[in-house]
Amino acid sequence: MHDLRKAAEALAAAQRVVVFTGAGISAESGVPTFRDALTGLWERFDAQTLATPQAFEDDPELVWGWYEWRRSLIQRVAPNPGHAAVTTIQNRAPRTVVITQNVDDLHERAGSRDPIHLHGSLFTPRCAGCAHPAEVPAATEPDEGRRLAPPRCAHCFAPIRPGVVWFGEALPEQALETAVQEATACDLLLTVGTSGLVYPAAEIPKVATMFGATVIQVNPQPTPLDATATINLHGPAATILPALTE
Ligand code: BJW
Ligand code: ZN
Repeated sequence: MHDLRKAAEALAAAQRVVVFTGAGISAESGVPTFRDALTGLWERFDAQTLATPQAFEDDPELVWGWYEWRRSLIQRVAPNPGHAAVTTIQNRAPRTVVITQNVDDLHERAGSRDPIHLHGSLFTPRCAGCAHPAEVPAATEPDEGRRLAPPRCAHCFAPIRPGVVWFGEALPEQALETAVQEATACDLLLTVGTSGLVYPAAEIPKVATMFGATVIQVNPQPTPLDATATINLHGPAATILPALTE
């Protein structure tokens, strides 16, 4: 494939790389994405009643149970060759920064250094009242739909909430600032497995384009980022990313 060769050459020549990932990079590990037809989480679950601050206020047991189900699912799966290839890229070009929208820990488990989690993490719960970081509870492995009472804060007794960014919440300020800064300064941005529909994260590849970087997109489906990308590689991450680093 001509585009694959062109992309591999551009990647090999780049000094300063940003790898920007979404749920699609973890799909082949067995982690459901959000918006894929049939298998996406938002096909089966209602985002408004699970992934908003109001949802947690209204029904903390429903929300906490759902996130504990997702955390336990992630603990049972492993990084795939796509995550491993990202680590290879980072090892080859040490100024590579991994910016992920994912709340899983598969980049870390594949050996990537300090990924920036724009939408938080399932492994950093905190108090909903005083924001004090909480211990990650022992794995409970609840079923999909099981309600579970959230633990209580040791300081103020308010419920503990998942450390993720819900709709309507601000992204972690430092993470967003660093991500934008890296996007302006990189010479190549590789966007992998994101629908590019959720803002402000979806601005990151656009910022890189605006500041003159080559943007390579890896996704089996077309996305709104096709227009932004210099090269579109239509295929699954666990195949395309290793091929890019061969
Ligand atoms: C493969 C593959 C394979 C499949 N290989 N690829 C401007 C316009 C319109 C709306 C807004 C706007 N600005 C803000 C908003 C509102 C909102 C928003 O963007 N809404 C849109 C959906 C319309 N944004 C927010 O609310 C954000 N906050 C905010 O703006 O705050 C403002 C504020 C400022 C100051 C004070 C207060 C407020 C927060 C957004 C938080 C998003 N949260 C979620 C849930 C996290 C927790 C959880 O996990 O439950 O984050 S939503 C969900 O979407 C999750 C993801 O990180 C995010 C992005 O999804 P992603 O990763 O792209 O996944 P999918 O499923 O969409 O796509 C997967 C892709 O993979 C597909 O393209 C597949 O084809 C592909 N794929 N297999 C490679 N094998
Ligand atoms: Zn507290």
